[in-house]
Amino acid sequence: MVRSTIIGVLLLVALLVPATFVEAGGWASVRFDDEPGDIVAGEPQTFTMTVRQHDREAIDIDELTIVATREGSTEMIEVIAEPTGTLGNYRVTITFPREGQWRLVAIPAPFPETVMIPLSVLPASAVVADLTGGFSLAIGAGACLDSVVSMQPIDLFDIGGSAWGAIPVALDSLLEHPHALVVVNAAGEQVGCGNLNDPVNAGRTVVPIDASDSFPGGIAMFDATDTSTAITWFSLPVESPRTIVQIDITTAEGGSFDPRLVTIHPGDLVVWTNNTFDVHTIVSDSFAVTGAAVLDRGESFAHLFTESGTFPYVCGPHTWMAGTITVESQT
Ligand SMILES: [Cu+2]
Repeated sequence: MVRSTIIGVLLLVALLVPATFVEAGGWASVRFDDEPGDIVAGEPQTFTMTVRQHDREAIDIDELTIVATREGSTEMIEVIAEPTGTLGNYRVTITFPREGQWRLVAIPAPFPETVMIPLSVLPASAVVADLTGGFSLAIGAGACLDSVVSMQPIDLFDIGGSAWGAIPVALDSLLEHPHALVVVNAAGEQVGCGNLNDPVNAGRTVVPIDASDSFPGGIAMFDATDTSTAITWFSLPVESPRTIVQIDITTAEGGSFDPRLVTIHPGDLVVWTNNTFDVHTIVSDSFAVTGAAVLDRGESFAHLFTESGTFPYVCGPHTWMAGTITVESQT
């Protein structure tokens, strides 16, 4: 008799508790607003989703965390979603580093975690598995001659003449504390290192990595985007450049190189960047964007000048776009 009274009181309490009192053991569903489309590894993907208490009423919660785990691995991504301003609605941007089946768990605090639909991530179209001879890049905290830890690998994509990748960390925060770009060989050994301490010029910093017995050398450009850092890698079999000269491809006069005339010295690096919505190339007798490759918006091409001389060049599709690099020996 006593027991049934207690149960009766508990039932009464349960009925009186308002629906928002979640500590009593409520639950909430988290569902994507739209069916996720094709998801490609290495490309940031934004999703919106709605939290519903008992899968019915949309509800704002304390914090929504999404945890993605790749099946058959221990690879895990954890991202906190941001409210969109609509009741119960949240937005999250995830870059899946690898193809495969990713399990998603949402933690709509203070509600318990809930399993979302798994996502199939497609392989990146043109991953450069190695730079040259099995080398790969990683970014880590620390300085080269000291020690570099917490390394994050950088997946690179072939963009013709150079390779491109991105990491979900703002350039400003990379420069706030010492960070280094590390080259790792196929055996996992560190064979090259460059500190990210160059001055930032128009949202870009350049990190050369010297050639050595175990690595042919190269140069990385770090470009700031909103919340991430884009990395363009040029394999250049040389020592560090003395000076880096940047040439912008602009829309002025129907397309032009700015500056058009550049005078440098042997050992200087020239980097062209396409800042237009057209595609352009760079063609001369002694250097060119390789193969059929073109520079899309935001892409760069670099060439290191080692010998003196006069090097006129044009843009292939727009032959009125012309420039000249003059390399003068230093006396
Ligand atoms: Cu052009």
